[in-house]
Amino acid sequence: MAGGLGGNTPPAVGVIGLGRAGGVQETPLEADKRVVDRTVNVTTELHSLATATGGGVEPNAPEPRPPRLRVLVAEDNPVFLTMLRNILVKWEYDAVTARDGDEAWKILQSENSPQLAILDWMMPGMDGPEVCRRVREAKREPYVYIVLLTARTESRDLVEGMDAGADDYLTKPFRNHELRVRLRAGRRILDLQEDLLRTREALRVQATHDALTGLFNRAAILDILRNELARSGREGQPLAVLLGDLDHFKRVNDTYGHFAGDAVLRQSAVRMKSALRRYDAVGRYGGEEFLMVLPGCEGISACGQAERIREAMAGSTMESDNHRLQVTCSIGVAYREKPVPEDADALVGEADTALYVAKNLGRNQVAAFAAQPV
Ligand code: GH3
Ligand code: MG
Ligand code: MG
Ligand code: MG
Repeated sequence: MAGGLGGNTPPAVGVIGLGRAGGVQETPLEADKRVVDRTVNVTTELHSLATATGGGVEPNAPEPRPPRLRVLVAEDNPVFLTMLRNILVKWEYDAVTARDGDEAWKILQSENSPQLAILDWMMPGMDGPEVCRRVREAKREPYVYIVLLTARTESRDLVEGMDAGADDYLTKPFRNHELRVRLRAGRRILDLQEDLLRTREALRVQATHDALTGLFNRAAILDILRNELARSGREGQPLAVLLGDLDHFKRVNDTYGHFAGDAVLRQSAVRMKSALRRYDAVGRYGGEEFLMVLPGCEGISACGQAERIREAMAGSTMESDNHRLQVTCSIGVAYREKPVPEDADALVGEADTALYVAKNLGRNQVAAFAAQPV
């Protein structure tokens, strides 16, 4: 059960924060210089949001040259190795060489390792197929495209090489252009693979983020809450959640329209995110509700953090469609000294109860949930 925030007979909900009237009010344009200063900041906030979501690309920037593809060549015959390297450089590949299988494997494990590898079959130490097997077992991304070089021609051997995870093979001796077309085929596969990874990442972002604000969506922030509860529990750390809700937000929509409302939501997201610590997380929990997860925060510091967010919201006006709006929010706080993953729903429920109290006390407030005395 959550403990109270000080006091011997804690009420069901403790309250801290300013008693300023909450809601949304328009400030006259010429009212004070702070408004102008803040407008600049808001514009910067919007710009940084656009940049973070992929905006801000120079329209006339020259097409960047694609970087040279790094290719690993592993071959124990020094003459053949030099020859292969020279050909690759001539074809504008960035050649990385290894004189045996062990060296090849080391290079393939390193950061930014080559994505295309030409491996001789017979080498001292690990042979080509063994290097292949290890690469495939490691299941590293991005994919490494492997061409085996073999002097063998028996089909049984080739099957073994392909089974080890090679993508293609060349039988020695071979003509340069044979190698060239095989490298091109490899490059095509790698390009496709890159497209696939990019699409998968875009889908992952889409599935976990709210399109309007760029914050985590409801499902994602609840996942984060459960994970953080488990981690905090293991490490014996407290955890707090804040549930923030914009005050009288319906009036923004009713008075200035839905687009203005959307702009306020975006700016609110930027302000909340900036007011939080780097390891806190914030998500859009509902229409104008934001759920924040604060690992390592006990009651007092959670309330302090909530108060900073309330101030960040109310401290200056927001700009929307030539209007400057005074927007405030109310925040409910709930926390656990010794969290367990099963606390997620209860914590959000408690934060919601505290939020309700903050609203009833006049809005633009922070209220913390405290357990009933037993
Ligand atoms: P309270 O202080 O009690 O929270 O009052 P409120 O007006 O903020 O709360 P209420 O629940 O009555 O209204 C919330 C409004 O938020 C209604 C809904 O149209 C608006 N809203 C929800 N999602 C969006 C959105 O994505 N964009 C815009 N512009 N408005 C939204
Ligand atoms: Mg060899
Ligand atoms: Mg609401
Ligand atoms: Mg509201």
